[in-house]
Amino acid sequence: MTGIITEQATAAASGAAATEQFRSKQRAEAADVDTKRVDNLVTELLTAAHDIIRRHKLTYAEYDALKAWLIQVGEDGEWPLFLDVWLEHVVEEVANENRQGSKGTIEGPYYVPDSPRLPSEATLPMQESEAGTPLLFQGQVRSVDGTPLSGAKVELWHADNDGYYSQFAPDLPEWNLRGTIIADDQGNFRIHTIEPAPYQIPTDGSCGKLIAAAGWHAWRPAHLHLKVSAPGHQLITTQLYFKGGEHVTDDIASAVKPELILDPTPVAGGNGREVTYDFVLDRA
Ligand code: MBD
Ligand code: FE
Repeated sequence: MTGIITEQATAAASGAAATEQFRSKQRAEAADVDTKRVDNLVTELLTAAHDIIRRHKLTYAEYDALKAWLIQVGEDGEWPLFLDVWLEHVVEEVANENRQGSKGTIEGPYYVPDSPRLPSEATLPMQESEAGTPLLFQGQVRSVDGTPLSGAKVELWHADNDGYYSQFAPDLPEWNLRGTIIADDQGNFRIHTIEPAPYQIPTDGSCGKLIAAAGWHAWRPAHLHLKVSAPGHQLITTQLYFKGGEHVTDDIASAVKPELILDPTPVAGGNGREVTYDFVLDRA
C-alpha cells in the first residue's frame, strides 16, 4: 500500500507517513542477520558510546535529555528521517563501493513504489498551477559495455517549488511529481517536469530539535530522486542536484557527489531549462 496522505504540515504527520511507507516495504521484514554479526555490531556500537560517555563525562542531565529525545523521535515517527539523513549515506557508500556504472546516493524517506507508468517522452503528473521553472530532463540508459537498454525504467520523484513531497505533505494530489518512465527501444527518455526547491527537513519535530540544539541547519539542496533499472541489470538509486544551488556544498544528509551535479541550460527559444544525463547500469 502507499503512504498515508498527511492532513497536517507537521513533523509528526510526515513522520507517520514515512514510517508507514517504510513498514510497507519488503526490505523492512527481510532482516535475517547472523547472531555473531549482531553481537559484533551492537557490541562495537555500545563500546563506542561508552567511550564517548567517559571521554566527555556525560552528566545525568544530559543522559535524561538524550532519553527524552529518543522517546520523542519514536513518537514523532521520525526514525526514517533521522536514519536517512545521518546514517544512510555511509550504508550506500559501502553497499555500492564496487559499482562500475553511474554513481548512486541515498534513497531518503519519501520514495513510494508503483508510481504511474509513463511513455519515454512524458510530463510528470503535476497540478495545472504547478509553480517552478520548467525542466526538461533527458538521457539514455546503457549497460556498462555501452549497449542501449531497451525498455529501461526511470522512476523519478521530487519535491515541488515549496519543498513538499506528495503523500508526505497535505493538499497535494497523490502522485504529484512522481512517475515511472519507460524508456524507448534505445534506452532514451525525455521527462518534462519543474525544478524542485531546496528541502528543509521538518523543524517542529525531534530532528528539528536536535538541529536547533546543535546549531546546525536543516537544509538539503534541491534534488531529483531516481531509481533506474533494466532487465539483467542492477538497479541504481540516486539523486541529482543543480550546479550552484543553495546547500549543494553543505547538504545536511551528506548525499551530494560531484558526479551527481546537473548544469541545465536555458531551452533555446523556449521556456525553462534542459539537461541531459545518461545512466550506466552494472550487470546483475
Ligand atoms: C529528503 O527529501 C531527502 O531526500 C532525505 C534524504 C532526507 C530528508 C528529506
Ligand atoms: Fe528528497
